[in-house]
Amino acid sequence: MSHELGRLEDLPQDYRDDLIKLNLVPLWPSLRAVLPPKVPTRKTRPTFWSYQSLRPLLLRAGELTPMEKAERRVLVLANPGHGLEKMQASAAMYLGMQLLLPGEWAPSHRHTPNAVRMIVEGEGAYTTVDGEKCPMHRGDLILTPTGLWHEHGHDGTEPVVWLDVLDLPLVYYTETSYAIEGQRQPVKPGHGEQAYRSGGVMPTPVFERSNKAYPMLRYPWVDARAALVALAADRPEQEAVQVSYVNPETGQDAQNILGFYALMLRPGQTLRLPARSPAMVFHQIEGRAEARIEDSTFTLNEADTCCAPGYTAVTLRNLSSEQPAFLFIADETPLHQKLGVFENRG
Ligand code: GTQ
Repeated sequence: MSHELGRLEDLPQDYRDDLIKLNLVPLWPSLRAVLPPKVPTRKTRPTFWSYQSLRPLLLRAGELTPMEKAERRVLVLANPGHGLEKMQASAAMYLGMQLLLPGEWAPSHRHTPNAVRMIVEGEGAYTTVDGEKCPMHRGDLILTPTGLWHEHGHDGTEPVVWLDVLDLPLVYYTETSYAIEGQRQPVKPGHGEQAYRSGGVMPTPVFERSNKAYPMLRYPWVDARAALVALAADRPEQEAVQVSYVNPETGQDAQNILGFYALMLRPGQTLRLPARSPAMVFHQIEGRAEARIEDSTFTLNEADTCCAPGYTAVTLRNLSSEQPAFLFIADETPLHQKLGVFENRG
């Protein structure tokens, strides 16, 4: 039973003053706030970011702020429920749209938060991660896991934009967030996405499996898309056509804290995703979809992004009856599983 508990005001002022002097706090006036009944309090609000609306402002940042003054030229997609200044999309997720102009270079650094990039537009840019030069094409997912050197360069002729997804809010909250600046990285030969090109076979030179923590850094969209299309054709009875981005050596999530997925909605399809504890981010790679999250209904055109709080069912609908729609999803599942708080409430 959730009966009324004593309030702070019920306590005599001299007693409250004595507590404060000794850095003590009575629990009971705040007990329900920190342990609310049945459903957690979530600051994360359903929030939508239109690419068409933010794009001119991001390009303007390219005129206003040179690379030397930015290091990373990013507009952060901030959830107003957390307060914009907190720069978080959810409790654990940070989102940013990053712009790199032709000829620019974002200098090498490494940091404790894990990052991924989902490429949104433009050709000719690359990111070098741990010495591996990863070309950026629309829809590609590129990992920059914790502690690995990374820098971004651009040999093309048009602006390049990508979506950054980091676990920065969580790492910052745990007082473990820091970065180290470095030198331009020498590029080493070999690409993880070539070594792990085919599912079910692994590179095993002289019978040895890779001992790298992150053997695959770039997940080309052509391959993820082809996997979804093949899955949809092979399993017409299966409702959700979804793949997870995994570490090909372990089969576990590609990174430790956030989970990454690609989803295909068949033409005209409506798909209900269950209410699970992790917050989710949806980014439209191809086609148009509608996302219903609590009382909000968002229309996702190409390159639009939205987020949903945890413990909330989300209904996605493909707005085309002729073409499939493709979405990139990021969520907090690996974190919740590791913490032992993961729930699927259906
Ligand atoms: O590209 O390394 O959006 O360090 C935030 C922090 C991007 C990056 C962000 C970063 C980066």
